[in-house]
Amino acid sequence: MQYKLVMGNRVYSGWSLRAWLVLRQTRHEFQHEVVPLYTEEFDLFRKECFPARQLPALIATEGDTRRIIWDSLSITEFLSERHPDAGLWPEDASMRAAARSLCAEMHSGFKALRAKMPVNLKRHYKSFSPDDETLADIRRICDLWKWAWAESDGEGAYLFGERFTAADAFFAPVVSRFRTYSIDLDDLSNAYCDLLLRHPATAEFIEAAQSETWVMEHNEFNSE
Ligand SMILES: N[C@@H](CCC(=O)N[C@@H](CS)C(=O)NCC(=O)O)C(=O)O
Repeated sequence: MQYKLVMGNRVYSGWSLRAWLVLRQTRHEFQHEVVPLYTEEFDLFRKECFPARQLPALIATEGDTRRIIWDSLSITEFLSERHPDAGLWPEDASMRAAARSLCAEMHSGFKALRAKMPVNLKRHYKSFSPDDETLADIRRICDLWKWAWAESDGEGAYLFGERFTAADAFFAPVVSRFRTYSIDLDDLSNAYCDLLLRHPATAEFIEAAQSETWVMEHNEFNSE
């Protein structure tokens, strides 16, 4: 099976970061390509990879069979089925259910945080003040992390123990937001953010983002 991961601009595409992290976790070799969002190349991607409409998308080729898997959650499930040894979900059934619940909430919720704190891997705003709704999202995320650590007896490590799982991949874009917008967190949450940002696959993604030159104005603030 050959994989090609098609990602949006890394600077802005937190969804692509998730897929990158889960794919790296499988340790399977893959090709990757960045298709800049809202450009002719992006339109072409949509035509060629229909029905995928957004990025990331995974193109999995095996012999004459070419599958297109889109949406970071379905990419995660596809890879988890194909690579059970990667441990993308925790082994324990209760922990697995918990990890899936966290991912599902992260996938579909936190609308204020997404709207007010867009992912931007090139910026570091020092004087951003979250509004009440965004603050409530931030608190909820830190509460979920604490709950996961308590459930898995792994305070301060990855969400479900010593091993990186899909749940960590799903929260990686949020962690990057916390750093971009200088969000004040408790010590444990800060340590978790450091851990995820130091993860080699995250660091590689962030470094690659630094050499991208596309600018998406609606994801940029003018203030510092
Ligand atoms: N739920 C999707 C969301 C993907 C998404 O929103 N991707 C953005 C780029 S970060 C996109 O393709 N935007 C273009 C559009 O919506 O037209 C996932 O998990 O992959």
